Amino acid sequence: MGRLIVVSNRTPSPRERTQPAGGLTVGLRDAVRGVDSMWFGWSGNQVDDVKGQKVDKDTVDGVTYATIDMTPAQYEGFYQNFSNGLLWPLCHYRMGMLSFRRADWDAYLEVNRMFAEHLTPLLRPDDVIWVHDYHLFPLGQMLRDAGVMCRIGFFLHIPFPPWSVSRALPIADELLHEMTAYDLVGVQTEEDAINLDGCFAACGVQVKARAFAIGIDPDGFLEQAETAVKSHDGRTLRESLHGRKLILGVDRLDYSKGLPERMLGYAQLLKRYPEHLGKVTFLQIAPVSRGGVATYQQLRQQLEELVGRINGEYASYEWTPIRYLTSPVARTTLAGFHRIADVGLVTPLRDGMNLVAKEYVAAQDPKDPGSLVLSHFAGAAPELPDALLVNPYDADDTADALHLALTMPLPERKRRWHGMRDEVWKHTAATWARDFLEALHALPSPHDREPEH
Ligand code: ADQ
Repeated sequence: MGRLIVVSNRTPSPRERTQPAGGLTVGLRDAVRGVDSMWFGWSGNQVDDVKGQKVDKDTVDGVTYATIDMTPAQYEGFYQNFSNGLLWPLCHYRMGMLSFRRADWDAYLEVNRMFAEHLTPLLRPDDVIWVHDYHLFPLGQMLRDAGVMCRIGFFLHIPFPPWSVSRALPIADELLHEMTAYDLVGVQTEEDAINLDGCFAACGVQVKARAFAIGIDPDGFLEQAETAVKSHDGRTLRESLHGRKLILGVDRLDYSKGLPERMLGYAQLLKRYPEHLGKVTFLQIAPVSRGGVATYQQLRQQLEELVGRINGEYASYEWTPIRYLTSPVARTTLAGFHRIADVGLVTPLRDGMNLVAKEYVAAQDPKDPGSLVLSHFAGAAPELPDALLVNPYDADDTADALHLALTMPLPERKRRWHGMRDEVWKHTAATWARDFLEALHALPSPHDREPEH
């Protein structure tokens, strides 16, 4: 049996190698642990000269982390501009935010080529390679160009839009053709698979996408939640509420998460259902993410204004409607906050999956579970029909769902939560990785294929 080679833009930081921070690292760590494996990616370091650089290797718990550096120019062109400034908005259906520059595309290809150049000499013929996410669409083709014959799978963590949207990308055709190199292409939902297949068909690419919904480690998250409610932070949060109900939002500060729309939905709750005035607190935790990209700076400013306005309009001298935090909160503490919250509010405008929704479900107390208000546009929505599903663009819809969640009788809360709980425990991070890798192994090895003429 060959090794499993995971490739992602960022590898877990040295601290995350022993203590994974998010759903993705948990899922992948489960997949790499116990098998002979290597995780290859960017170190997170920028250096002026990468010519002749050596791959840095560090082995933790049997997993070898192999990393390379990037120049500031590569970081800007490949990561900030092309990956996060172009592919991210495109895949989240935000055509108005696209700005395409040939130089960024060149940097994107250059970094993918650099990944391929440094990874290829580390590979053995029976390795299985699993490439992750939009930063690395062309990597498979570049590995093939370098003569790599191993099985190569690709998983996209974010949505994929239909051809009518994705064709706005001037190099869409080229990018989709590069994906022919993969033996298996995985996406989060059936909708994404249909969209991507439509794009492949439009460009005459002979690949089919398959859906593999990512999950979390529910047992681990529940355990953290149970411990954290009793911790100092958990107790302090509960005491600070003075018996008020808690609505909780946890996101990266990203425009795909629908944060301004969520604030407007909450404001509409206070306006249309004044019985909640002074009786509810909305805690939004949204640490700054991709702070170097201009659209993210604008979002932060917009949110600060909105939160200030809503608080100014509805606060009393002893109650603040919104508590808004942009500083990071430890993952364990967050698990406890989810358990304390009466309502989990997850309203992305578009999201590959959204693991926060699943974490909220996992953290609940079975004797008194809270309600989940979830956007139709989260990849998790089709899996969680027992959530209160909303259209995040409609503030009144969000307000109605919040009112329902805050007033829902215990038996209905329990019934809905049990449905969601079963799903979250059935499709975990571990089953996601196992299912993808089994599907990849089941395909004929490229070594056994007929050579192309
Ligand atoms: P993200 O856009 O980062 O991930 P999400 O799935 O919600 O979105 O979160 C990933 C992890 O980050 C979760 O474990 C979550 O707890 C953690 N996280 C989110 N906000 C946090 C905060 N404020 N503080 C601390 N931790 C926080 C991308 C896609 C998603 C997809 C994942 C995994 O955009 O759609 O679900 O990858 O495939």
